[in-house]
Amino acid sequence: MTVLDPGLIQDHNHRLLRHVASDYEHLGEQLARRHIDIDAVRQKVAAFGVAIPSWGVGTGGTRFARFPGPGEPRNVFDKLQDCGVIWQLARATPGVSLHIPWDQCSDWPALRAVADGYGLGFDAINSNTFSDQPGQAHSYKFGSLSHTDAGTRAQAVAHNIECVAIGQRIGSKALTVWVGDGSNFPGQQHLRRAFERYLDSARQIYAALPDDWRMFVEHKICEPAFYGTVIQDWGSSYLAASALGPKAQCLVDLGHHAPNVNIEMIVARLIAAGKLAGFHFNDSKYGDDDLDAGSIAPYRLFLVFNELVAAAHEKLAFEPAYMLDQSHNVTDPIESLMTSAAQVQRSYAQALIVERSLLDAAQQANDALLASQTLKRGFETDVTPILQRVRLDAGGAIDPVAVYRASGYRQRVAKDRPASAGSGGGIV
Ligand code: AFD
Ligand code: MN
Ligand code: MN
Repeated sequence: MTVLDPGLIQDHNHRLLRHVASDYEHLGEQLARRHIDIDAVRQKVAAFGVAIPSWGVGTGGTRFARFPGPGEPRNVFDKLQDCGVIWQLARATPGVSLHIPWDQCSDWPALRAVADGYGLGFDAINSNTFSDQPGQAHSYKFGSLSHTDAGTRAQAVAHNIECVAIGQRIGSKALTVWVGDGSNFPGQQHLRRAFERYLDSARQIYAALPDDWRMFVEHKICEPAFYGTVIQDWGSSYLAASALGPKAQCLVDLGHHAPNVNIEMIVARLIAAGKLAGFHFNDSKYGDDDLDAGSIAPYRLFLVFNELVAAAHEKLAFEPAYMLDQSHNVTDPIESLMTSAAQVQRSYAQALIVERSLLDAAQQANDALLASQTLKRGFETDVTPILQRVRLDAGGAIDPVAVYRASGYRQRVAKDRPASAGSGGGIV
């Protein structure tokens, strides 16, 4: 079942077919000179997928305001439909990652059936103990898994276990735990004890994980706790994941680090330690800006993928989960998510065409200039024809944004989906 008329895609593609064929052939010749088989690269890119966060299809906001767009999804079924559009056009996002309790549903098997219909599956499920829900017994104002009060911790643990139960019904295989816990003032919290309390709670969640599940520990340097978060950096998440056991790993959100931190170095270390859970892709200039992937620092995104491709090339065992985690304040979320998915694919393709043996030799010979040039050649190569072919071969759109705009989808759904409230911020 497709959301948009496949004929529309075909018509658009038809006009561009000749250009794509000749661009692909030309790139194939260039890569052959580097002893790289373009078809082999294309097949790897075609097998790559990045999940969409259910909250990403709604308009985001800042702490100051939210400016809702037309036709925003009203519920989880609408969100799935929007994800179906993204998947149909861009063919890079086969998974959806739910956030509980933002995504409410009285019939999870029905939701799974709808997803199946679109050809979508469910990726990691996310818990939410960073905001209070109506009627809950204990407030998370001063923390959740690390709260000083045992009853609040127990409530947060129970919520995470409930998320696992929901995830099992829809086919998820991982629980992502991000907490807003921390402090705003020096001295507010006993730093070691808060971490110990977090661990104690996390152990209870870990104990409830099914055998074939993983637990992703997501760190974040600050916000909403601006003096110190309990799981602040990859060191803290690594300590937690190590203490918990082999099913716990560290999730790297690209916006959750100190400024200028070398993220690809963190990725390399986590791969070596067998603790890389996966990624939340987004881009940022200052903090957890949640801008579109690769919109600010595409070279950094490429360098992350370079570590992944290098590790795969060296046959290291790891299986990262890939997800976008963005907030769309001034764009149509569907357009941003399609663009970001293609950007992530692009970084992967660029990393795949790095001449590994040349790079190895330059590194071994301490030839800094040749090593950096060799690496950068991958980034500087325009792999667009590979991405276009991947979409084309899978029945997607050569130019997804153009087809999306021509489809009138947003205007159509806006008729059934009344505008949501515009006041209030609350992006995390
Ligand atoms: C947070 C984290 C985390 C969380 C999300 C909610 O990135 O992934 O689920 O925002 O919007 O900053
Ligand atoms: Mn995230
Ligand atoms: Mn974030």
